[in-house]
Amino acid sequence: MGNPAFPNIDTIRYEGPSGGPLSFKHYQADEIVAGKTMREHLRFSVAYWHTFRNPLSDPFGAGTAVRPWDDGSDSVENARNRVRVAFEFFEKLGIEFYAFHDRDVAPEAEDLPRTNRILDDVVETLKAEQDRTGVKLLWGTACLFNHPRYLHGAATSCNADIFAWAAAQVKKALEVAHELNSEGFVFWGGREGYATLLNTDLKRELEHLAKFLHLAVDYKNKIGFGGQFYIEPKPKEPTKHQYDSDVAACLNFLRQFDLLAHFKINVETNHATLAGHTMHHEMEAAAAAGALGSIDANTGDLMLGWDTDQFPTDLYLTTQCMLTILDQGGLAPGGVNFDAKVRRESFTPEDLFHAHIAGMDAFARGLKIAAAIRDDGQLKQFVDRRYRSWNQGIGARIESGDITLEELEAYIVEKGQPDPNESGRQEMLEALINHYI
Ligand code: XLS
Ligand code: NI
Ligand code: NI
Repeated sequence: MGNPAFPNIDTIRYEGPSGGPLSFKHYQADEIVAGKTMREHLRFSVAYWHTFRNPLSDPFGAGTAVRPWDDGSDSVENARNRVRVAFEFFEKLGIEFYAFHDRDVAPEAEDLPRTNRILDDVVETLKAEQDRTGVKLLWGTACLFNHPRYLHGAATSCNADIFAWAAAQVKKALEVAHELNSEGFVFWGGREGYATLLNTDLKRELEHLAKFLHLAVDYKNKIGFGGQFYIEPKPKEPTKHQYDSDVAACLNFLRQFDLLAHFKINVETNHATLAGHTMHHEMEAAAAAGALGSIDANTGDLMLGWDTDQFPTDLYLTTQCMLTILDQGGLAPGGVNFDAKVRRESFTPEDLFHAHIAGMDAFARGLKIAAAIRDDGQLKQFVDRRYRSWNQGIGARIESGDITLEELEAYIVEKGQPDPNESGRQEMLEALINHYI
């Protein structure tokens, strides 16, 4: 173990609301909330790409990130050293999971066999660090969007050789995930979409994507990898239209191609808002189908139309996330992955700590607020009462399917005008949530 990368930063501890800036004000890993420890509820994860590979460049300017441990080279030594730094970071924050793309952790060489050998070298270090610290891989994934070969997409490329390369890359990434005992594996559709329909056979591309995912499921079973598969919706960026545009589109795709039994959804906040939905909507849509698997916890800027991947600090957002998560009894084997990057102006190593602390505290508060709302019970009582006509009589018959249109007609002719509807009380309920926040 070399010199610490963050020599001036101690392990971050809970110090309560009046603690210093490098402490948790709300996140206390072992505190019990709603019957479980905060660590069990939240399962925080660091995104390797944003935290250790993002130079903080933007379309108008070079990277600004100061990362003294990184020599900027593509050497294996640098990649392995970065792993040690990453685990020092996870340990100091008390974060128990991380996530990466194959190309985040190890550089690509001239051909696939050499690339895979380099990856193996780095995986050896990842494994040793996982064993040393107990930190686990929440999910792995294959980067099928960065290299120029993927300019027309990967699984949905017009060129079958590119599909083959991507498949080989996923094969290796699955082996690595298995080797590292990963809790899961994500497929985000990178460049699986189109820039113009004029050159695109949409039907064929969708079929290829399904074929690709089936091949991955087969290989997962073949090697005995037990991690959960996820698909991560995003409507645009980099393409004009991504096939995995939102939760509903993903669920439809998975159902159409007989994949729903093998996948859950990894919902990302900034992707939800780019799709014109709230995170809460997307999480509820996935949960309603029994398919809410994990979340990429970030936030966008509603004034900006792109994926800004900011750290989540809005308590309404984290409260809504935690209400849905508590309702479904937890996220495991998924977790709360900070797919988020510090702002270009927040370029120091210390900012990486402030950002994660801010996100963790915001989720800790969201958890406590959501637990209090559920304990109090008023919200649930209101909703239950709102649907009470379905619990017996005609409502129960409709729900059970034991009724015809003729019977419904006869029922309502006899009954006459229904009772006036009741108020939805939106403002009262919004005030109720405010009361807990
Ligand atoms: C990009 C996605 C990506 C996935 C993993 O917008 O969020 O980071 O989470 O490939
Ligand atoms: Ni993501
Ligand atoms: Ni994203």
